[in-house]
Amino acid sequence: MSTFLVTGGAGFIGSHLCDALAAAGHDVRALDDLSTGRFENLPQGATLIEGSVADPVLLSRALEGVAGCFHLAAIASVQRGVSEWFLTHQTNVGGTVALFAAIAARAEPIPVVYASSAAVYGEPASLPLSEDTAKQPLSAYGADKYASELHAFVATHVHGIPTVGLRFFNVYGPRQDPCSPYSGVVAIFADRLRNRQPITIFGDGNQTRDFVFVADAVQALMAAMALCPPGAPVFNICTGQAVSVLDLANHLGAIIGTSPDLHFEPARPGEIRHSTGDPTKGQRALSLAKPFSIRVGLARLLAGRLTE
Ligand code: NAD
Ligand code: UD2
Repeated sequence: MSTFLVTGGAGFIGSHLCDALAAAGHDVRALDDLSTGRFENLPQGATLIEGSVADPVLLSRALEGVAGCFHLAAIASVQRGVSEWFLTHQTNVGGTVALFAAIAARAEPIPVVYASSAAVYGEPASLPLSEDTAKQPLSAYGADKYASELHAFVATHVHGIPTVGLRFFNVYGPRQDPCSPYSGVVAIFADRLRNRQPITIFGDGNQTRDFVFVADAVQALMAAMALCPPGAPVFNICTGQAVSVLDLANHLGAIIGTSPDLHFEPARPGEIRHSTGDPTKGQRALSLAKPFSIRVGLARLLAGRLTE
């Protein structure tokens, strides 16, 4: 049994990771400022260190005695990166560098598995996106995630800190907050359709995303820490299947048993039109199981469960 630090551990993906770590018999320590995460998301027995990932004193305490760190703390919103450019940068890049610097200051390095995003690619010239595709982020959020990858490369090659980056595409599942205007589209649509409320489509609805069920994201995080391939690799975590926002609304409506009431607004600034990843490199390197299809994942989301 080891102790793992999960920054952002009270959040959507982080709390499911904490559940998996606890179920595997590990001690779980979350560092979270509860800005979007919630204490009640944490599993029984987990320790919460409440505060900012960019606080060196807090980090030094949080890192005491841990075998590895999962770095998920971030302001996970393209739109907040548009409206709060410097503030989101301070967390998303400042927090990442603060974490690496705190580990570099310790006697022994520990491995870091961190969350990047499909946002690093920007508007793709061709699909599906492989890890070698040019990174041309169109949002401050995507630029911050790419900067985090570059700092991870430095952490590994200059400071000997093993790192693995996971470029999550669009992750959805239970506990994803539906109530913020920055929430993920699956959470917003599922909540509003369940309550028979209209849904808003930004753009024409033909924009596509690669929607990943949260159980697949957690499997990848656990495998990346266990295997920790050398050389500061970064892997796409995706399904390889493109789903349009309109199709998403219709899939959800069919499962819930309602015909979506659609309202259309202009596309949002900084957003990309198409995003589908090639999952094969990560599946091979991390021995990942075949990801859930959108239909199975949505059914599990609506049933409020991760496993069978
Ligand atoms: P989330 O908002 O639920 O989780 C982020 C967590 O970080 C929250 O608990 C929040 O309170 C915490 N946090 C924010 N700023 C902090 C700070 N300064 N100090 C300490 N804690 C702080 O979002 P999520 O969807 O679970 O995202 C987790 C990670 O995965 C993020 O790095 C995000 O960029 C990344 N990611 C998410 C998706 C997705 O589709 N959900 C896709 C790609 C990447
Ligand atoms: C980006 C990243 C994703 C993740 C996320 C923040 C890409 C391709 N994906 O997600 O990896 O990092 O940021 O964690 O960059 N939409 C509507 N109506 C709504 C809400 C959303 O039409 O009510 C549309 C939105 O305009 C967009 C799509 O749904 O076209 C997905 O939006 P999102 O906010 O769920 O996620 P996205 O793609 O910005």
